[in-house]
Amino acid sequence: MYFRPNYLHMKKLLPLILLPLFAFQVQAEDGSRLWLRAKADANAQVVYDAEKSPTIDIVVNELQTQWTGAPVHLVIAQSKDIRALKDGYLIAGNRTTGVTITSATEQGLLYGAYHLLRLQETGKAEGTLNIRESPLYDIRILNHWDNLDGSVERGYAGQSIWKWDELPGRLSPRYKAYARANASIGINATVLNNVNASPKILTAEMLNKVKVIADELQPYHIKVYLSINFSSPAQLGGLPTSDPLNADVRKWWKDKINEIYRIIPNFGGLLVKANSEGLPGPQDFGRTHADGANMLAEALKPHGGIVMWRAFVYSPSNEDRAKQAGLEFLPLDGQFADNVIVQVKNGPIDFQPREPFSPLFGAMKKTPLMAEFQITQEYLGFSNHLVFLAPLWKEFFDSDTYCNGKGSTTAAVTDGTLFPQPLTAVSGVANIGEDTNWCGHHFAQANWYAFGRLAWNHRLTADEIADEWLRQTFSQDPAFLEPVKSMMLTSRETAVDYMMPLGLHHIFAWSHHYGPEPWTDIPGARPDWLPSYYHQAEARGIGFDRTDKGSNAISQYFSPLREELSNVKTCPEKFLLWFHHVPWNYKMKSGRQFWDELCYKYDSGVQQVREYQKTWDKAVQYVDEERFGHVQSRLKIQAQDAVWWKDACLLYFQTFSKLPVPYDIERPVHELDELMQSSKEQKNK
Ligand code: BDP
Repeated sequence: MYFRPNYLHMKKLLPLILLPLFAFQVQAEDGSRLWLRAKADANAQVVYDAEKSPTIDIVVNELQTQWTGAPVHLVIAQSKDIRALKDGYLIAGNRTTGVTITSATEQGLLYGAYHLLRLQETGKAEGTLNIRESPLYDIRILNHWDNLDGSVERGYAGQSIWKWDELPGRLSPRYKAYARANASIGINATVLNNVNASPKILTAEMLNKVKVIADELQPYHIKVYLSINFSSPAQLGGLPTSDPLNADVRKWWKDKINEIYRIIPNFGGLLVKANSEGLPGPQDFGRTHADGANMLAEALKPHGGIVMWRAFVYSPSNEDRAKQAGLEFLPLDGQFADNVIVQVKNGPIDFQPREPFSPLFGAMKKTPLMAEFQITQEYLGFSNHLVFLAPLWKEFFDSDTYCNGKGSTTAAVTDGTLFPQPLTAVSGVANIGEDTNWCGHHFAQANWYAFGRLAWNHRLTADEIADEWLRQTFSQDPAFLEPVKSMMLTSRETAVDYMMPLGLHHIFAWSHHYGPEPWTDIPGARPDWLPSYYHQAEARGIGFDRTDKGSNAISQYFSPLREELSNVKTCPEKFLLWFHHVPWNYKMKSGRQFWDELCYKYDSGVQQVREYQKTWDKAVQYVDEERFGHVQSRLKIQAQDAVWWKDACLLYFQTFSKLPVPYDIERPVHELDELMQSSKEQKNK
């Protein structure tokens, strides 16, 4: 009988299985210190030409206790040149004679100090320092999908860190630690609650709790934002409607927003998921997304607040889901108020292991857009799989939309380079919970880290970020660094290979999205929630035809990308099944037929994870026992899961292709019937 563990509860069951032969050289650690592990015993001299404040106190304390070089001079300067850096800074000098950090703001000094410490902790503070940094996005924001009952939607690191039951009276020490970690990588904003928002977040009782968190985060210059439910006027305020053009509704929001700012003067603004997945929105009243967003924007404007309005929408229609955000939002371009920014998921469907960029980027030229990434690994093996996400996000930032000719990357259309924008921002759905190591998997911390670093500077390479993170978090020994870094850098492609290679997407298990279920069929379910909608496998071939012969989603992209994607010969093979339906014997660039290529891809994903296991085992002497064992156990799960994915997908698709699995790859170890039966049982639980 095939045994499939209940992965959702796996964490509780995980034994730390360690090989007795390993000799551990370093003391046990729990990962709670994240990448901030400098020894706090430095006693450095710090001089500041800045007004004393809670932030300056933090800066001074961080440097005094951790900087091991010559005195640091902190300078606030207001020259045009320095002000142009926004919250950026200059670092000049030398570790042996003295260093000066200059910024126009205390926030900039804070970031400069963390930069200096990062240089020290990564072994790069030697020689003359001449650094000039300024953030490429103004708002670098985490989105917590945390519910008021303490649960976290798509959270895999325990309950929420926000302890609503204890607030406002009791403060968890985690709030400050969270703020510090974020500030150290330049994150300056956070949305505390789930986009599937309860109206209750706007009660006075809750706002007074939010205030306490906002005050804790303030010295670290993290602004607090909230997600709201669009029908709050009716549900909370008792009004007969939540129509955004209704005068009473508008007044209700104005009053509520004034109340928020009375309680939380440094409040940032609102995030809104409307008319999406059953949530209320302006369309319920025959109004548009712009009507809804602008109503809130008007009320926020006098306070300097903003609206982040999500474009994650798809209605139950026959239209290809990949097209729907475009169909709803493109006609609204230019209609949004200037303190609205439209938040768009990086891809057109939903945080898949690989998606092309959403065609809204570049197409909405008169509306500021911000990308939404998912740091939490809803579709990437939860906190069981080691998947470093910087390469995924880099792939997005480097994608050319061609909206203004060659070089119009998604980075350039969102960071203000191509279009003058009153607001620039980028967001990431947090992977943080109350687990001791914050993120469930020690390597998932690297994704929080990478999000912050790329939000500050999307030009950093994935290699640079992995290198920095590993040096600070584990070890600087090249014998550790190089193989482990290479594991991180290839891990996303590996996950794509064992889950959904060659443009396959959304063939996940129903609802929880852990594991493969390309066969799922739920009677009565929306077709676009079912894997068969996306893979379209049948006797002749597989893949979603999005050319003009199919859904024509390709028409939402600019030329020449549109033509490149349309032509099956020029469409990058990594997106083949995203845009094309190809015969099983379609000839690939490798010379293999498609079916064989698919088999090799799945197999290569499995083989890679096995290599990661070896890489990690060889790293044993550089890592403390506790973290070593934890990662080792997770890699075992990942290896089992990779085989599970490969077997499930190949055995299932083989029922259509009727072709043999090439003989030189690993044989399946599962029976398709058993896999299907076990996923059915899981669902019925
Ligand atoms: C999907 C998640 C769902 C979220 C939704 C969203 O499965 O839990 O509520 O996205 O982003 O990926 O609103």
